[in-house]
Amino acid sequence: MSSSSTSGATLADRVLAGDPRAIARAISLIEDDEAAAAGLVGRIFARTGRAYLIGVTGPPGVGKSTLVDRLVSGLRRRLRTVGVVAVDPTSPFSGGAILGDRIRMQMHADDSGVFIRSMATRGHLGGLARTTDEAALVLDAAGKDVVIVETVGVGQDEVEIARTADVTVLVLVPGTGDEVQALKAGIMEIADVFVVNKADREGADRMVASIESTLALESFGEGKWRPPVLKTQATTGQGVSELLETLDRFREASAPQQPERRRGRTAARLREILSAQFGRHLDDHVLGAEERDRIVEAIATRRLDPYTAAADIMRRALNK
Ligand SMILES: Nc1nc2c(ncn2[C@@H]2O[C@H](COP(=O)(O)OP(=O)(O)OP(=O)(O)O)[C@@H](O)[C@H]2O)c(=O)[nH]1
Ligand SMILES: [Mg+2]
Repeated sequence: MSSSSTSGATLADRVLAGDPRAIARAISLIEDDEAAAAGLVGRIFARTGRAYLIGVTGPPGVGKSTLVDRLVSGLRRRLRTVGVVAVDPTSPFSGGAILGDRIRMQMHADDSGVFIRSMATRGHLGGLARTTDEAALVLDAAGKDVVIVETVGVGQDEVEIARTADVTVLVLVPGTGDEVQALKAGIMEIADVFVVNKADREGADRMVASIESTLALESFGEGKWRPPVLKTQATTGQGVSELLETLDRFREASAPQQPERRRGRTAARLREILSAQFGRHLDDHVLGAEERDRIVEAIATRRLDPYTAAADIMRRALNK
């Protein structure tokens, strides 16, 4: 126990010094060991909150990672240090995260101002939102000026992650006009900037128009940011400097709202941590598996209603 907390302290110090091997180790810890991660976060947290957090999301295969690489290069030219957390869908057939990692590591391998880490979509203790959030904290603590979080914007989890960034970029591609309508309900609202990537493909302008017409249905109050729709070609880098300029403009325009946005994220995280801990407290100290089964059975057979059951469990939990 004491040896792990000693090495934890050392690890935190090395993260704060920006040591890439310590960053890698810390992120592995976050993925594998929730309790150790909590200790680490406790040691680095006071030194976080300085990085600007960019969320890049969108359907699978639209070119998010290619675009992120271009953003990294552009940011480096502007002398900003960058950390990337990419949640890539992992498939044993495509190679998923590992392949993406290797390609990108090559591109920025010799640059100590860049740290890129891919994570698998599945198997996150305590959920994907916790892991990406804490990995971003590590990169922030390590002194990266900008942290980019890439997620596949399909599930609610990913939408939540994107929502928590300082700016959210939604990447789409031509020929998915119908999808825009479907996406609208969940993910359209969280976009601060739209990107139609693969602009070399047929239908890019139609896609832009389709997004614009969806946006036209919404009212943007005076002084309120209206999400711009940009075209990029990530494979050649075309449109990327415009995207970077747009991100700068957004950062400036949203500066007054940023503290509020960050507070929202903090509140959500605190809630998540509390509900996870409360759930564990219930499991460990209040309700054994057997009793839980009995209660569930009573509810299923209509001898008990779920609200009365919950109120009773609550009462007992609070008395523990
Ligand atoms: N034609 C064309 N292809 C592109 C462009 N940008 C990316 N691609 C290709 O699209 C494919 C997917 O690119 P990725 O960057 O891996 O896409 P992604 O959105 O990160 O994919 P996931 O993380 O798996 O969801 C690759 O073969 C890229 O080379 C582009 O602007 N034009
Ligand atoms: Mg990707």
